[in-house]
Amino acid sequence: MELTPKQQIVELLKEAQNILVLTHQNPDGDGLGSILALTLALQKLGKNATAVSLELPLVAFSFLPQLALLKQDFQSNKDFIVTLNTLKTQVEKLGYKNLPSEHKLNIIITPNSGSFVKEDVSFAYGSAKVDLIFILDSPTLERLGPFKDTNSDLFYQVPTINIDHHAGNDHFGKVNWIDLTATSTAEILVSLLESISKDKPLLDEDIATCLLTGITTDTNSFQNQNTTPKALTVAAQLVAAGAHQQDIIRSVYKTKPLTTLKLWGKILSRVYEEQPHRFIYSTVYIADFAEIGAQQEETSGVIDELLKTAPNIDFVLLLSERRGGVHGSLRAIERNLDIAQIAALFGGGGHSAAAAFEIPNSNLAQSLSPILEKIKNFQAERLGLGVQQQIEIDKPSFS
Ligand SMILES: [Mn+2]
Repeated sequence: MELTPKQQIVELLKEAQNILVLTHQNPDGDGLGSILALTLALQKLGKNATAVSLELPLVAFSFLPQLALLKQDFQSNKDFIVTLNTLKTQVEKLGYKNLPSEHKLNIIITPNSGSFVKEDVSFAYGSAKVDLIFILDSPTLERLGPFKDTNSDLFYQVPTINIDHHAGNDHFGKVNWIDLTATSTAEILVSLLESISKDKPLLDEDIATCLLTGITTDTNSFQNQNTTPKALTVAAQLVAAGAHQQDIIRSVYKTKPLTTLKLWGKILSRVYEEQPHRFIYSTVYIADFAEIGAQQEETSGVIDELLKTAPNIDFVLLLSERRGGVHGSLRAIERNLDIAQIAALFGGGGHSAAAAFEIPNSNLAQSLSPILEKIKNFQAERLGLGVQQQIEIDKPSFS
C-alpha cells in the first residue's frame, strides 16, 4: 500500500538525525513561523535541527519566540577525502607539511614495511552532514534564492521534503505534501506535529505562537476569503496551547514604523479610480523610497489594509517601481473574479484573491499606460462594457 506524504515524512524522520529547515527568500510570517516551529519541535524530539534564513526577519516579526535559532549562514560539509588502500601495506606514521610559499600541502605516509603505490590512493567527497531537508512554504526550489545557488549539491545528495499550500508548487521534493485547501504551511504543520509524536504532544507556547503567526498572516488575520472552518479550529487549538495571539496582532497589525506611514500616505495620495472598468490603482516610485528612507517591503499591507476598502470596485492594483523592473500587486474584491487571470496577462500568477506580476527591465514612465490599457480591455470584455447599448435594446427590462 502506498504511504501518504505525511506517513512518508514520519518514516524519513525516524532515520534522520541532522535536519535542515528552509523557507523562501524574503520570508513572510508563514515562512518564518513555520521553520521556527518545526525546528523547535524536531529539537524536542532530540534531533539536530537547524533553521536557516539568509535574510534577517522584518522588524514586525521580532516578537517571534526563539528567533535566535535562525542561522543567517550555512556551510554544507565539503570535506575532500583521500583514501589509502592498506590491504598490502600497513601505515607506520602519518604526517603533513604545509608549504605556503608553493601553495601546497604534503601528506606524508610512512609504511611499516614495503611501499605504497599510486594505485593505493583514491579520492572522494564527504557526504553532507545533513540527512534530511525540509523546505516550507516555497513553491519552487528557485524561491530559496541565493541559498539554492550556493548549496546546489546538497539538494542532489539529501532527500528533500516539500510542504506547501501554493497552487503553483512544482513538486520539487522527494516527498511533496501540498495541500491547496490549507490557509498556510503552518496549518499543515499542526497536523504533521500530531503525527510525528503521538505519545507526547509537541505543541508548547513557543511552537504554538510561531504556527499561529503563519495562519494569522496568511489569512490577513482571518479576514481573507481563504479562511476556512479548519483554519479557525486549528487556530483555536493553538491559542489553547498557549499561543500569544495578542503579541502577533500588536506586532504585525498595530505597529507601523513612521517610514511605512509616510510611504502609505504617498500611495494613498495617488489613488486613481478607473470607471466604468471597476478598479482602483496607485503607484509608488523608486524616488519615493529614497526620499522617505523606506524599504521596498514596506508597501506590503497598504493594499490589504487600506486600498481594498474602496467601494464599488472589483479589484485593486498597486504598481511599485523597483530596481530592475515594475512589480504589480493585485487583490480581488469581487468574489467571482479570478485575479490570477489579470496577473497572467503580464506573465504573473497567484491565487484567485491575490496575485502579482513583474515587468522586468522597465519603469513606471514606460509601462504604466500599457498596463492600464491591457487591464481595461480585460475588464471591458468581462463586464461587457463595449456592448452595453445592445444589451439594453435586447433586454429592455434589464435595468
Ligand atoms: Mn504561506
